[in-house]
Amino acid sequence: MDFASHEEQQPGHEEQHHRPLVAVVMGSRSDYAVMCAAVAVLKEFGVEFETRVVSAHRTPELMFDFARSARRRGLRCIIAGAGGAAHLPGMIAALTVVPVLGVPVPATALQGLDALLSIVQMPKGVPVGTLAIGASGAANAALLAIAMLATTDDALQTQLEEHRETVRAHVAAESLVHEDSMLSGMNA
Ligand code: RP5
Repeated sequence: MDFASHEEQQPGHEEQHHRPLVAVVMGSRSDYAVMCAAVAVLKEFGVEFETRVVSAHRTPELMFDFARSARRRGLRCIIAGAGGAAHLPGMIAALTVVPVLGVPVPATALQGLDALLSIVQMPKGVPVGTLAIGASGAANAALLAIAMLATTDDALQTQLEEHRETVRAHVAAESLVHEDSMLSGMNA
């Protein structure tokens, strides 16, 4: 089954009218609690994206169709989150040259360390860019995907620079607050 035609069969697809540049995929719906951090960042920047549950071991044919059709459908980056043995990012990377960013999801008793080691230890030749475990990694994966898109999009580049400035100003303001509260604590 072709992934693109499968997608077109989904209710509501006709109303979407967009061509996603980034895909956020995950091995299970349960991963969304972490992967929604990537979705939030993509929404904040107004980047067209799609989200999919695609499992390497439970829906291998769907994963194959998704990865094989990624380039043709115009995807420029794939963010793949998975927990446990976490072979989804590496398997997708094996099937497409679209860059894959892997997010280790803490889903087992090993709290994401299993997924981290699985995703980061891709043998030479088929790379997966690996982010931190959990929501920080998911958010950073989105920022990295946006940085990739921004290499050919000046407006996005400006948005990224403004975002960095917001982060910098926020931390700088916090450090002043801490200094004030430390000083008032000393004077009390
Ligand atoms: C992995 O197994 C998924 O990526 C998920 O992190 C983990 C658990 O999946 P569920 O049992 O919650 O569906 O394949």
